[in-house]
Amino acid sequence: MSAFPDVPQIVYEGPDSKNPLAFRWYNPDEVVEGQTMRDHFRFSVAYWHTFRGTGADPFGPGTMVRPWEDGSDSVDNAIRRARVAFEFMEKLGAPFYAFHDRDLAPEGKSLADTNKNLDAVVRVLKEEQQRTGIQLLWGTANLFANPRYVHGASTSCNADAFAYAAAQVKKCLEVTLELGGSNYVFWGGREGYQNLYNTDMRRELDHMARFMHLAVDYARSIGFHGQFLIEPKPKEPTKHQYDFDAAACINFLRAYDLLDAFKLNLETNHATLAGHTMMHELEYAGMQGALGSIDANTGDLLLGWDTDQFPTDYYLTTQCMLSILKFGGLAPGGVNFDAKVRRESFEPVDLFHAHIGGMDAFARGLKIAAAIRADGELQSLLTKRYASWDEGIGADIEAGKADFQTLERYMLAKGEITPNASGRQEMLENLINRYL
Ligand code: XUL
Ligand code: CO
Repeated sequence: MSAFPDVPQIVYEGPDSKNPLAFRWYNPDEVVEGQTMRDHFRFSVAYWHTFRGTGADPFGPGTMVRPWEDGSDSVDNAIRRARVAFEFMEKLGAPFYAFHDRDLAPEGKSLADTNKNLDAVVRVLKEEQQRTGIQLLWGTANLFANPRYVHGASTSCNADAFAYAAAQVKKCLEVTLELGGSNYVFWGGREGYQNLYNTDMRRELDHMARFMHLAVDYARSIGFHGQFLIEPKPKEPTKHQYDFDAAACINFLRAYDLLDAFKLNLETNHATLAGHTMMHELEYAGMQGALGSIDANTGDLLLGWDTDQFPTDYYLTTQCMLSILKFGGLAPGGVNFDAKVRRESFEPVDLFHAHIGGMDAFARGLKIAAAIRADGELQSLLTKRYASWDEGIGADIEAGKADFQTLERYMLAKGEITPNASGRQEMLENLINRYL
């Protein structure tokens, strides 16, 4: 029995289509810059929002109508939900999904029971992956919801919490390997602090690094060779998250010798919470060789928290794709919709509208970004802006051939700098608008 009887297979119908259950821009087989859209994006459905999101908020309970749910926290319900998830992804045409261990299956009375519950659902996921060809983009462990992690997991003041988290990640790595996951993500849900009076920051960061090394060592020992990713977020739930932004994460990874195994999974709404644009985060990670994957969503201009909305803004997706193309793409990462439908959008069909909109917005952004790159006008203006570094004194400085004495001699002889040119910001903004 279908969970979505009124929804057909979602197909590409082109920009003129008025069918809300069709793609207008995402055409999986269309080749852009030598690669199909399917391979550019590696779109992924986030299991937690799409199949566990209830619509609850601090002011009221869930509103989502999900006829396949029986309201219980049983393994049977989890298995039925997993089958529905695959029907959804298959109809949508999403090639990947991502999960937290605890999204998939309920916790049991003991760690052993919990692992057993997880195994029962993983068996079904594996079957469904084989049936549909849908793959796992990444797995992650939920190390933030259970009250045992109230003070954090690897950064907890309680060594037992570290040990429990280690056991949980060990199992999650095994499951991710079993399901052929391409990546493994750490989002440090409660790895941070509310107050420095009760926090030994140095010790907590040392522990977090130790934890990541143990995870990498174990993963490699069982044959998991996927990419490890850290997902930056500056705050929420803690006042200050250690994985604040791309720069803080890369500094942590470099300081603790973890850059060989790790890249970053950047999320738009986390970037904006940190006071950055997503493009800033992409550029920063990209230039450091640490751009791994993205969690695609958007915040609300007027609200200062993590609203996790589906991205529909072509400026945003164009900027994302300009950076992603510049750094050679995301694979083995992808574009994971860490986004949820609004509490008022409670019907199952809204899940389709939301994902179709996000996929189309990225496809449109890709085409716009590719057109900008093909014309080369933006690039040639950028190249021109830095031309003083391509020859003469600029080239000498870059090549390490100038010291303070040579620079003083140069300036004494020249007297004053060559006049600055305009930054032409408004002209460039107009130029981008030509493509939209
Ligand atoms: C939380 C968030 C997480 C991670 C995975 O803001 O983005 O869902 O993506 O743990
Ligand atoms: Co995320």
